[in-house]
Amino acid sequence: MSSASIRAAIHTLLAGVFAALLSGCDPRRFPGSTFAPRSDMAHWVEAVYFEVIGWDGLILILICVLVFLCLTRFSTRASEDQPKPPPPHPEYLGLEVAWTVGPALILLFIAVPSLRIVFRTQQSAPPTNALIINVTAHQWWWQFDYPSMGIHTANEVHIPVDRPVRFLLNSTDVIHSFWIPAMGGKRDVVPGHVNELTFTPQVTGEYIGECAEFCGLSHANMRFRVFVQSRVAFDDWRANQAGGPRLPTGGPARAGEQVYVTSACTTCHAIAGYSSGYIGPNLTHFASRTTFAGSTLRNTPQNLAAWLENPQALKPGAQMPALGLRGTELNDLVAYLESLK
Ligand code: HEC
Ligand SMILES: [Cu+2]
Repeated sequence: MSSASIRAAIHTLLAGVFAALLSGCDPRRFPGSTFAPRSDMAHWVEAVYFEVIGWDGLILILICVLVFLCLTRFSTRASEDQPKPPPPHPEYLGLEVAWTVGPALILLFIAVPSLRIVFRTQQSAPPTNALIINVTAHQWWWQFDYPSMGIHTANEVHIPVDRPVRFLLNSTDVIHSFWIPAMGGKRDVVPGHVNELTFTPQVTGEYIGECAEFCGLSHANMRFRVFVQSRVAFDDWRANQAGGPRLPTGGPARAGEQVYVTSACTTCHAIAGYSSGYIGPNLTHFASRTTFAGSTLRNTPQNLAAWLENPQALKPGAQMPALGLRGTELNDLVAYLESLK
């Protein structure tokens, strides 16, 4: 095989690997992709990404051409009868300055647009019409409180489209990181310190979020969902959430209400008017959520029953004890929780 055809084979192989890697960026198949920006912030980040990749690409091409020229034009076949090349002169001052200053300039070139975006996403004066949401990270779930609306929920956050949202991030235990790939982040969530993240969602839809900082056993099960809604849909959701829980009218849900108020659940969970625990998620409108347990389980009666029987079996390390509920008691409790729309 000639060296040219080896080279061609290597190029084809590299192109194939590159194409395969790029196909992993398809946002329709991979909702965790950042290549489908749906907020102003996500667009800025994507723009700077492509800008830097562009400059890097130019440098890569330049270097490849130079290496190619060196290999083809200046290489000598080692043979006995050829004179040895002279040793390189030790003091090419100009060259040394060039290869020190050159890369420094390149780094500066990349740093300027990157830093511009860093400062732009850390707005010191967020828009006055921003919706403020307090985010509290727990091992391993997310608490969302809307101070201006009296709304307390967990693992699923609803926000109106085209209105700036300002997340105030805090943690009760270790360092987590708040990340919605299609919107913005990652931003560290540090205990005893409030970090901020402000952006404006631009497209309605359901998006995934996740913890992006290893935080213990169930770090991978610490997800959340973001519902970007039209103004009307958001107002409906908000009106329902701000009200008290639905009262069970009878049947198993009514019996389940009694199980709830007489059990240990009340020490850790809040249901407005019933209990005010704050160790676990607020359950006032539990049934209005599509998922639970760090948004890893679909909210179905089967999943809920399995969860109440043995949380750790579904989520390793989950900080909710198995309370030994069985039979009718368990079914009634499930019926009650699933009535809390
Ligand atoms: C010692 C405190 C504690 C007790 C007692 C407790 N829980 Fe929990 N519960 C938690 C914690 C913490 C979580 C969050 C677990 C996670 O997602 O990692 C949780 C999660 C849940 C969830 C899922 C909520 C969501 O939106 O993700 C439900 C439902 C629930 N608990 C119901 C109950 C019921 C019903 C009882 C009583 C039988 C109960 N819990 C007793 C601490 C407790
Ligand atoms: Cu984590």
